[in-house]
Amino acid sequence: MPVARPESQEPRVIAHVDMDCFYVQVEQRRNPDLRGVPTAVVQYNSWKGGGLIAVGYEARNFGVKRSMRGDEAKRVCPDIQLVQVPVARGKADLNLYRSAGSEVVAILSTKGKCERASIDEVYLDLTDAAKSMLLESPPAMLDSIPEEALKSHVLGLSSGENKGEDDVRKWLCQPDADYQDKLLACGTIIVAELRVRVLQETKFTCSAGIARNKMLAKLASPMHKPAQQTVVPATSVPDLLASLPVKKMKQLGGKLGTSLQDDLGVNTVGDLLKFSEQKLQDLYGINTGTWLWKIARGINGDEVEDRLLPKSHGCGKTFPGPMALKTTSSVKQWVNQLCEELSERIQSDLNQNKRIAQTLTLHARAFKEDELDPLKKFPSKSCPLRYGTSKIQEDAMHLFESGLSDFLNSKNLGWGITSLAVGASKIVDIPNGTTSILKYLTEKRTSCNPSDCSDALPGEPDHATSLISQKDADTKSYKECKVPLESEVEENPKTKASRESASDSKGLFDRDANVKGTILRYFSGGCSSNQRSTSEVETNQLEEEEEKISSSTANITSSHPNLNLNQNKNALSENWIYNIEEIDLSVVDELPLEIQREIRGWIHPSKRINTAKRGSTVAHYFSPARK
Ligand code: TTP
Ligand code: CA
Ligand code: CA
Repeated sequence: MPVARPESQEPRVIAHVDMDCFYVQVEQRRNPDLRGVPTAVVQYNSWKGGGLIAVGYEARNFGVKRSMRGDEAKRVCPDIQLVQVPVARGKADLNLYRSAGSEVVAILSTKGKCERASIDEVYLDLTDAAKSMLLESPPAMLDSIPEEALKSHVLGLSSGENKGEDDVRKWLCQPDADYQDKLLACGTIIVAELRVRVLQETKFTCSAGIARNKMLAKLASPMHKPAQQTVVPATSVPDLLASLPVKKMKQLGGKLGTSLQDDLGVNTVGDLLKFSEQKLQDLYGINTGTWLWKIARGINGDEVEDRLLPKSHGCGKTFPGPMALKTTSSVKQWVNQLCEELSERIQSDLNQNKRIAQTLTLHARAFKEDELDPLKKFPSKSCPLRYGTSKIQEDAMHLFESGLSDFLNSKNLGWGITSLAVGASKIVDIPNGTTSILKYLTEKRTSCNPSDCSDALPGEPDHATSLISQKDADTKSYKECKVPLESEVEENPKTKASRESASDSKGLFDRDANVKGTILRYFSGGCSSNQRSTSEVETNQLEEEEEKISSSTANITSSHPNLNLNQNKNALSENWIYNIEEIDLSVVDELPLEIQREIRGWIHPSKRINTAKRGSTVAHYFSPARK
């Protein structure tokens, strides 16, 4: 459900940058013979020439669309070059595209806060850079305005269409503009320079939207593609929203947008202006009502997050038509493949970036022979993530079995799986220099049983091939602490010594108390059954968890008698207990802040310079298709 965040009164400069026909550009860089030639990237599955996942602009000029398959694209454009995505483990391997995206992020992030929003797009908060430029070298004072900036599309200028570079120059330099527009003018120049740098250094073109908030920047970036940028001055916002179909807004693409159209006759975002905030709240609830009221006015307070790395990892595969998986063993084979890739990726994230993923999620699409309930979706399921390929595989299969049981309503029906994806989310940093906590990351954990699975938050995967769930799956309990194994993490020899000496310093606490909660994600060794005693709060939580377990166990047992469902309530109770005597104080400072606070609570309960080369513009990069 969309929630409105308060928008700061301070003027801001936010850019949304999206790569043009990204996978195609990556392939064209790999094989320069493809430059200027109509090109598309196709799926691994070669049925009917393979599904198109990226279409170059030269091919778009011939009418080739992403919805086509290779054979159809060939009919429309006989000279089209179809490049197959790289393949590993029988499925698309997107690493090449991911790292190409990282090259771009490294450049874009040099001018301000940068949020990597998907494989080929970022948000930038350029407010500080724009303020500095306005103070030190405002557009009017520059010897010359970069050519790429003069090619910007400024919404609302000259009745919606730019008359030319002179108008843009005047807009960029206008002395009587308000402060927000002056900052936007600086942002326009900064983004133009960044885009030229991206082209020079990576050979990729991109397009951008520049506005006062994320929502407006995102709306503007695809308006003039490829290789162009669009600016949204405050005065142009009402016209922009008045003509924007509701379904074009990401959050209004689904049921909410349909309801606005069918129930209220609202066709464009601007049509929402007719309704008071109160009325929208009455109809759609307080949060969504206020959010709708605000977007009608172009108000959006979302901050650009400082995040260069992905929020989650995921990999998936589709099994269309006759390729649907119809047996548990065929599902298992694919789950294993997907988990192997996921495991490699989270392991390299841990090694390179010192980040731990905490939640494992399985998504699937399925059909069943049930005329009564043909629309029921396969529920996404999640559980705490245990590092190690075989553990991830084991847990993912349990998640699948749990999801299948729910999907079939415990009936013995025929079924088929048309897509499978596994994801790792809730990724947290291990603070820099930390290695000694790794001693706690031991194997002493129990596996995920079907009854431990939580329904994941609904979140459709982004793409058929790159199923990266942007919404974090919600793990409702931390009853199992699943973190990387010591043996799987490279440890710095210097810190090994201090780790070993730290592990000798047990018993630093003189109170014997049992603790629970987030720390369990980091510490597992203390889940000892001989120190069991639960507080009242724990007991209540346990009861809730136990209830969930027993009902869901019964449910799954009835439909899958051969599944391993022998977990018992005691196992859960054990996992919720940790003796603080076993925490080594020397490692506490190295833990993430939230965990440090939690432990301390237990121990002390009471208490711009104009540097871009001139004369190069990004749009020139697109030469006419060679025939
Ligand atoms: P997009 O940014 O949606 O598209 P694009 O970059 O190909 O083209 P545009 O110039 O219009 O932005 O997606 C980025 C990449 O993600 C795309 O090159 C291929 C991949 N992708 C898929 O694999 N499957 C999909 O369904 C979509 C939409 C994208
Ligand atoms: Ca793109
Ligand atoms: Ca994109």
